[in-house]
Amino acid sequence: MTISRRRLVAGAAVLGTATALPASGPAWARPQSPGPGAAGTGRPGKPGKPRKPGKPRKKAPSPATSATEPFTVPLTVPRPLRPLRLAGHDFHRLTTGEADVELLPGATTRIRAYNGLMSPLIKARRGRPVLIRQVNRLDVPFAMHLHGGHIPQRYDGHPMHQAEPGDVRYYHYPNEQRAATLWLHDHSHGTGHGHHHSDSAESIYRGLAATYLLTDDFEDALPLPRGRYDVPLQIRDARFGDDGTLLYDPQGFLDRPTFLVNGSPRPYFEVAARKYRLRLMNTSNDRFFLLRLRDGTPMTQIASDGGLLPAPAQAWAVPLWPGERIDVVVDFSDRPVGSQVVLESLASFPGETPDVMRFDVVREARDPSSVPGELRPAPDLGTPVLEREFRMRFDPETGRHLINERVFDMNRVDFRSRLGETEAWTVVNDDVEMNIPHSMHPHLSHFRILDRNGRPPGPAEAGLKDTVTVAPGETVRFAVRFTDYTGLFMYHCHMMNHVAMGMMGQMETVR
Ligand SMILES: [Cu+2]
Repeated sequence: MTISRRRLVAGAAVLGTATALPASGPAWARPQSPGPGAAGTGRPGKPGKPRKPGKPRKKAPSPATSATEPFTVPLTVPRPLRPLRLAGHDFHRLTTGEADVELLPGATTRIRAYNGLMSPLIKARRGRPVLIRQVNRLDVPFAMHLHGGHIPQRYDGHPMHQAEPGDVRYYHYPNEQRAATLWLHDHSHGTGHGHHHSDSAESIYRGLAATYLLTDDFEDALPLPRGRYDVPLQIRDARFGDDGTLLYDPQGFLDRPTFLVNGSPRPYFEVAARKYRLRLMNTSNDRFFLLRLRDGTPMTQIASDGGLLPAPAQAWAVPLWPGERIDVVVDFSDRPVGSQVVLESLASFPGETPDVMRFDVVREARDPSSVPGELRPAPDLGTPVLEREFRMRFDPETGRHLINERVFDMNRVDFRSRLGETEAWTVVNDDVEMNIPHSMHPHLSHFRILDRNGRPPGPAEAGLKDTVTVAPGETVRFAVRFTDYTGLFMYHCHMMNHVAMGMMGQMETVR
């Protein structure tokens, strides 16, 4: 009836992250055995009446309850922002500012938004640069970082380049990298006082997260699901007040019980009985999701942070940590019209509703798509010529999160890297006693995992990554080669509450 821990760990082992799920420890990492309301395996969704488009929903419940009542709101699938096409570039205007939007039915929520939108979508094409004119109408500083982007330092969203309230900044993204699901988020770093205090954790929490979907010819030549069957899903947690206010408490990251998908609380999504490509993104500050389809429908993972995997990987459950992206193909073709499939997180805390969203199969469809047995070979990053070690730990004395015993200092360069040289980074999580997960996200270049606790990565971690999570006591090694752009770049844990408490450093890339 319930999925056993052994089976869960075995499932994760296929993904090469078995030890990211400690057998004991705090709830953040402990797979919850499905409780009441969380059916175990083998219960297909009740065939219900397909929802007719245009049919009004039942009367909206009060916002306070709707925040926790799943499947009453349709998924918002963002339409791509329309660029101006200029001399070989796509030109976008992005205004960051506060906006009042309806996330919970019948309630207004003030968010920090790009162009007034929650989870907007920018589509970009390899070989065609994107130019963005960004106006900051917030009353806090803002620095835009393209997570996973290979871009010059001055456009990387370094805190020294942050736009103060009222400022205009231009960002130029070359798009000379492989197709991948990237995302745009705030990277400002707090000055620490009063009115202008800002940090990226809060701005991301309040809504400054956009999907940046980069495509290319290589990927287009594959028969994968595309167009309306290729859907970005920004998944995150949040906490709402009774009046719909988005409540932010930096230390309250264990108490954010509402899951949002593209801004919709636990939505339903009407699908055809065919294959879909789902681009799963974890845009939470600190929440870990272990995603699976409740009825046991397998997911085929085809991509990770840096784009397509060398080969697809079958998964019953997909671990997704903050900042990470995993693209899966899900096939609804053997589901009868009228059936429903729930996506849930097995890592929910006791007492939480594990439901993330529901797929409602509402029609038949022709499906010319398929998943080839080989996708895209990972690039050869060369043989490492030097080693670096990063030890991550929380210091209970100071309440700071440390990398190699230091907190972030914008006036300190932690090390220099030579462009073109392959490095091996060893990331060690020393928080065994405190039992806190950490991750590593270097800017500028993607990396390839060499080993996790001495063992080579499984198929799900065999492609390019830009963020890797290291469980307490774990050691992960990866090869990385910084190329093309000199200057100061950040590297940091992607648990945003840790970043706010110092878990970041900066490197300088040199020729
Ligand atoms: Cu951390």
